[in-house]
Amino acid sequence: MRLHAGWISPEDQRALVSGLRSVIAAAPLFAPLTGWGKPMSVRMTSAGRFGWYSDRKGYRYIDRHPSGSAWPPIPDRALEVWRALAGSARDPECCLINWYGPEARMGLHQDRDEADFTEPVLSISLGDDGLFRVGNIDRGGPSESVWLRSGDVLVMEGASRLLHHGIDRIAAGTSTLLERPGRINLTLRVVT
Ligand code: MD3
Ligand code: FE
Repeated sequence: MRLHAGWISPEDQRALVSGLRSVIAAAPLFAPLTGWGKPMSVRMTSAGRFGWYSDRKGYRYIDRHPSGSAWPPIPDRALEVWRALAGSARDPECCLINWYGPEARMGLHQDRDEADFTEPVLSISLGDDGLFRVGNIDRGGPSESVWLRSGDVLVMEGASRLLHHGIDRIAAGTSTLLERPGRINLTLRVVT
């Protein structure tokens, strides 16, 4: 995987956040349910042709927000980052927006709900620092951690595309980008 630390300027980070405010106004954040029926601590919504969704029936992409409206378009600023760094001929079909409050975390998992693992996943971090952990393709074994900071872009491609990964914790108050403590992560994906 490639980490482009501080790749997005503070000015562009603010522009991204303002684009996200419109997305969230049209497609409000919600807490997806895990397979156990327990709400996740990370709140989510999506932009693009597909949005990621989860309930007791499992993880999947759906073409409408749970309210029934179409997902809003992916903000131009996010598309520009993808076109500059993803090295893919295709444009992303989903921009998943994860919002972490100070207590939120995301357990180790793989991203495997997409049809084509030869397409990269690109992640943009905004707001407070998040402790990112990456492990192996199979469950278990050693892992490595790195803090993801506001403006960092991480590109997962090739062999790294199916590694287990998660967010262990947020360091609240490490960034002044957002009005409240917390972290936003955008992941751009080709779904089909
Ligand atoms: C490594 N998000 O939305 S982004 C997710 O910070 C997700 O919100 C985390 O994991 C977050 O699925 C981590 C970095 C990331 C995203 C996708 C990956 C790392 C990845 C896919 C494969 C390997
Ligand atoms: Fe993931």
